[in-house]
Amino acid sequence: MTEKQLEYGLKSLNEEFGEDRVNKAINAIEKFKVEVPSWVFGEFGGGRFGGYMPPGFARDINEKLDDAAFVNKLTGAVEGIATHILWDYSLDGLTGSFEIARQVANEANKRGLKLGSINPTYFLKGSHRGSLSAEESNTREKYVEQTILSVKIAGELANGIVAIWVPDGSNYPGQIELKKAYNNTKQSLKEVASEIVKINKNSNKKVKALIEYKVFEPGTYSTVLSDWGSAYLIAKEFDGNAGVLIDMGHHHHSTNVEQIVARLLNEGIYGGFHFNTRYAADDDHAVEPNPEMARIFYELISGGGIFGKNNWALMIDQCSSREKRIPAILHSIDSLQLSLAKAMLVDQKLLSAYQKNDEIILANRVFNNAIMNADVRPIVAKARLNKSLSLDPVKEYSKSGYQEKIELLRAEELIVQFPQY
Ligand code: PSV
Ligand code: MN
Repeated sequence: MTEKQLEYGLKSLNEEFGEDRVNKAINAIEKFKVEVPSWVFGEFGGGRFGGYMPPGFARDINEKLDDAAFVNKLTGAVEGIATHILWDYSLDGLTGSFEIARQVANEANKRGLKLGSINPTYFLKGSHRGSLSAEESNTREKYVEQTILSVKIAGELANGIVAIWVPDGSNYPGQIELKKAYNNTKQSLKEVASEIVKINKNSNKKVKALIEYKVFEPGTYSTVLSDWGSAYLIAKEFDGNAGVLIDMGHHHHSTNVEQIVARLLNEGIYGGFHFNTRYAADDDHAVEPNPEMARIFYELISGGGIFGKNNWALMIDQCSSREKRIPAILHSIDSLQLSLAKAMLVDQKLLSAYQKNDEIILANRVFNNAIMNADVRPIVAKARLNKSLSLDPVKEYSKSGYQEKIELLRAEELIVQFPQY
């Protein structure tokens, strides 16, 4: 978008939606921040195509931090970097280390970044028969221990959020006892909950757990925490220190995800959202500016989950195997900003007047006029201009030379994790 197009576009948006609403939308884009995951930059999502990884992928946590810092430089929109215990704070992929986490937190700070949500890793070696739900108590204990370590890292070194996704489940009816798997998980997480209560008693920074659900994968018949109801039942065991984590890609097709957002906000249940796009199966794709995303933002805005007192933890959760990772995450941030701008343009007053009068089609049209029909690119561009950023971060990235640099530098043999520590 050229500056001339921007000017022209803003003029027409002002005429249609009013200067006040347009200015509020620009302001919202300037303020909007989202967490990015460390794993989007690194080695994950491969395993097929002969282990193909997009060129220039980060080989260790420091390179992931470099990439996240560059994304922040181009967008000014990175809230922090989410990390996974066994991917980012482990030498053997089996146990996490507080000491490594401390060093990573320092490295992050040096690059102008903060550590965001801390994710226990329950899906590596040793958890094929379940982690927190496992039949064997020593397996469960091992993962409880890892979760408590995550809680400590979250409280002392990061933003206080522990994001718990349990990959346990089954592929066949009869494979596991559904009630027992759930009860084991609940029992395991109760141990974590009492640890959080203890920690929060003695600290100003309150740790919160977010319980993430997923209807399928890796389990194809059942997952132990399959829906927001199950996640909420677990969260209730945390004495007010937990909420529900919604991941866009973790639902059956045509689930009304924005209604789940609305429901949780309405009930005052704390929440988080993992943004991505999903087609036939699984998540992990870059965010696109589709209407569903804009409707989710509408619910977040009108329910006070963003720019309010009880802001939700917002993160992009993506990592697909084919595309180059940095332009992919820049594309996601751009898509989120466009979706947010659309949601900001909805005329809420007119909408409720139409709703009151049962003007079904008029209500739908006024809603979609913003959510579907408005070209909000000038709003996002103006916000970038106000922050002295490039109007198009994806193009700016292509011109920057960063991709060429990392492709050259990182083409050498994979380095061992943390050789410098
Ligand atoms: C699981 O699919 C998930 O959405 C969880 O948030 C994990 O932490 C992340 O993806 C990476 O596996
Ligand atoms: Mn997720």
